[in-house]
Amino acid sequence: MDIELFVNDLCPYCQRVVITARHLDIAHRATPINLASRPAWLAEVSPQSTVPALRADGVAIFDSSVINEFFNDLAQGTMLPDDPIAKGICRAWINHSGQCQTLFTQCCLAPDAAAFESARKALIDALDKFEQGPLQRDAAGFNGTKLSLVDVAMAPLFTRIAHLEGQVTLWPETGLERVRAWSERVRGETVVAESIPEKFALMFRMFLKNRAAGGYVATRLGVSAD
Ligand SMILES: N[C@@H](CCC(=O)N[C@@H](CS)C(=O)NCC(=O)O)C(=O)O
Repeated sequence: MDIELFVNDLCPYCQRVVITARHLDIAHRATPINLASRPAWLAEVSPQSTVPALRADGVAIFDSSVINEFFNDLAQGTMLPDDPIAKGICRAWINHSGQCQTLFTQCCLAPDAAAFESARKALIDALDKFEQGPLQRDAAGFNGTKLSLVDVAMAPLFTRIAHLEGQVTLWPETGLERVRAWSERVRGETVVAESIPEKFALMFRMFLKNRAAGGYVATRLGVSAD
């Protein structure tokens, strides 16, 4: 099958599909998309012109969760359980991971300390749903120690929280112990570590400069508008 994957290096949703493609050894061509000037034809592949998206033998498929399941199906992978209930639980928490990622972005875009604290609290509350929910059942995370699509869905967020650590702390002083241990385990996966682009730090600073200069996180990182 000929797969052309449309991705952007800084996009957390793209990082998800990059991890899965590598983990399952899915042969593909990656075409970089500049989100600042997205090509008009991208709307033919993805109705909202978002990435990640792909063409498989000319057929368009979009959205990171769908693409990850598509890759898992193609490779007859085990990144989701077979049991319909267990699979449904994973899909539900993958959906929740999207909300966590959105709240992280709100932290980054917060114009001042008060807005940052409010977004940070919302993120901690959202992560605590994992702590009080599925991680109570299985401290190792989802699917035991095997890398699952829930782990992959959270990997970009865990990567970004770790990236900011030292300058901006998102973890609470106490609590979220299981989530933090899960983050360590996910970030310890070679395929996750290898999915972080070489220039991530620089690109992240550019993102802050373009979208959030003068904001709380940009200021903490010493990123200014000029
Ligand atoms: N739910 C989508 C979200 C994808 C998404 O929002 N991608 C961003 C880049 S990180 C994008 O393409 N943004 C362009 C835009 O919204 O205009 C997914 O999981 O693939």
